[in-house]
Formats: sequence, C-alpha cells, structure tokens
Amino acid sequence: MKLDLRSIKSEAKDELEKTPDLRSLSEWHSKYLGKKGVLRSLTSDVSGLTPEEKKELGRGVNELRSFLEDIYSSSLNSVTSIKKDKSLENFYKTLPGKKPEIGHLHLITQAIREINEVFSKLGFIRVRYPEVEWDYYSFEALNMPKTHPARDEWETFFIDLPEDPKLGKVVITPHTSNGQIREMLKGRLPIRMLNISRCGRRQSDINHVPTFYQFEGFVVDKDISITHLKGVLEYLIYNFFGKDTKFRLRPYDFRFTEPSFEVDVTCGICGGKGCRFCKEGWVELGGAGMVHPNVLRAGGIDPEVYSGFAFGWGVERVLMMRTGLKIDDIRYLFENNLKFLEQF
Ligand code: FA5
Repeated sequence: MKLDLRSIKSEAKDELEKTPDLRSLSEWHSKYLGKKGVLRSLTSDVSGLTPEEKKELGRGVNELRSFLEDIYSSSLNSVTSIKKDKSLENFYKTLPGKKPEIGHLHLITQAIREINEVFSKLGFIRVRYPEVEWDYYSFEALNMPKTHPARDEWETFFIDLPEDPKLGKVVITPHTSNGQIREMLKGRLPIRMLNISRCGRRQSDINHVPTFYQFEGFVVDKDISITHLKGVLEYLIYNFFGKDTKFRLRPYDFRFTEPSFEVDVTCGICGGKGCRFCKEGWVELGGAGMVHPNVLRAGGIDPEVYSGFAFGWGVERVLMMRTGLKIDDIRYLFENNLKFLEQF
C-alpha cells in the first residue's frame, strides 16, 4: 500500500507538471482529487483490512491529499498569473483612452424647444392634442364639410377603424389646426395656445415628407384684430431669422380663417436667388388668418363677442430657412441618417 501511495504521488506530480492550462488542470483535479478520483478509490473498500492497517491507510491518504492539494493550488496560481500577464502585454499606459460617444438632441427637437421658448415670451401656452384624431376635429368643425373639395388637398392618412356616427373616420391629423377646436371646447377664455405636434400627409418630395411637425398659434379674445396677427408674425420671423429677412403674406383660401394668408420668407439656402429647393427665392412657411366665425361657433364661442387669429407653420421648413444651415432637401431631417445628424 505504501508503494502504491508513493507511485500515485510521483505520477500525479509528473502529470501536473505537464498541465499547461486551466482546462487540463481541472481534468487533473477530477482525476486525483474528484469525487470519483484516485484518492477516493483507495479508501472505497477497506473491508479486508485490520484496524491497524486502516489507520495507516487513512494517515497515508490524508498526507497524499494535502500534498496533491498544495501542488494543485500552486499550479493554479502560476497558470492564472501567466494569463494575467498575457493580457497586459498589449497595454500601453500612456496611450490616450477612447472617449465614449455622446449624442445630441435631434435637430427637430432642438427647433421645437426653441419655438416653444420664443412663444412663451409672448404668453403662449404649449398644449398637446391627439396625433391620431377624429375627422371631426381635423376637418368638419374647421368649416370643411365632407364634400368640400379643399379636403382633398390634405392627402390624409385614414386609419382602418370603425367610423363614429358623430366624429367620423379616424385619421392621422394632417395639421395642428385640430387643436383649435379642442382648445375652445375646454371652455377657458381668453386663449393663447401653442400646439406643436406631429402631422401626416401622403406626400414625399424635396420639400414634403409624410411625417412632419407643425406649430399652431391660436389666440381668441375680445377685440383681436389683424394687426395683432401681423405683429406676432413679424416677431416670429425676426426672432427665428433675424431683422434682415424679408417676408410676404400671400392671400390664400383656408376654410377656417377669413381672411387667410400664406407666409413666405426669402430662401435661407440661396439668399433669395433661387435654388433647387425654393425655385424662385421664396419659401412657404405656413398659413395664417383671422378665425372664421363658424369655427368659433363650433368651439362654443360667440363670434359677435370674441374674435381671434391663427397660424400653422412647418417646424422643418422654419429650421431649414435659418441662415447657416444649408439643408436643401427636407427628407434629410426625416431619414435619421447618423452621418447627416452628426454634423449639427
Ligand atoms: C395648414 O396646414 C393649415 N392648417 C395652416 C393654418 C393654420 C392656416 C391656422 C390658417 C390658420 P398648409 O397645408 O399650407 O396649411 O401647411 C402649413 C405648413 O406646414 C406648410 O407651409 C409647410 O411648412 C408645412 N407642411 C405641410 N405639409 C408638409 C409636408 N408634407 N412636409 C413638410 N412640411 C409640410
């Protein structure tokens, strides 16, 4: 038995010296020290031994176990420390680290925040109304009955949901003017509303995208006149584009305002010379006008006592016309291409 233990000891030691890595070390450990290992097998059947022989075997096996455990743990240490050293081989202490990339707000979010700030100085309060809306709020209550040809111009996305007998179909709101009706129905006067929202239309070209943002200003009070509207529009243009920017009001026909205008500014991409985006030097930012009496009535307000003005402009167009940002295709703002967005 003594001989047996001695040969196991030297065999195990030789084998351990040939274990280069963690995997073979662990195999060695199971072979000698594991539950079904060599040491266990030595004491598995001691029935034929005298008490004296059992004692001697027990002592010998314990000594061998502590020897094997010692050499195992020092081999384990040297294998893992070799590993550590290897990982340090390519580590240059003086090499500058890589900075984590930090993103920034999307250009449109930045523009929305800025628009909100400019308006808040005039006392406008930002509100949010549904982007998925009933036909009634987007068209019908805005003096645009179902059969009116003007409704075709909006190229609306209709949602495949059951119609409501009173409110009609479900649509992706094609403009922020739905907010006019919803704001009036709250029953609080006077109104100074700023509704910024995502809108949708079946359009895509150099100056139209299917998903875009509008901001709608809506004021209702006693004695509101067109001079108030003009004053606010001027304030906006000078704040967004600077005092030298030229703008013009073109008469237009919106069903919910009377009189109505479209507002153009000189193109910020070409400085008004004419380019692929503006064609003739002017860019339309949005519509404006005095609130139609029928719209006030739909909102439960007496047009004999109150009057108001409204305007709805495209956030993307305003952003594009700011001098310095030579973005000449609105679709860039919508595509989320990082190579484009990282430039700003
Ligand atoms: C309207 O949407 C009216 N609701 C504006 C209004 C409000 C008039 C209140 C009177 C009173 P229009 O369809 O012209 O009007 O759109 C206004 C602006 O939204 C456009 O000038 C443009 O800046 C932006 N816009 C419209 N469609 C798109 C589109 N598909 N992609 C990007 N911007 C768009």
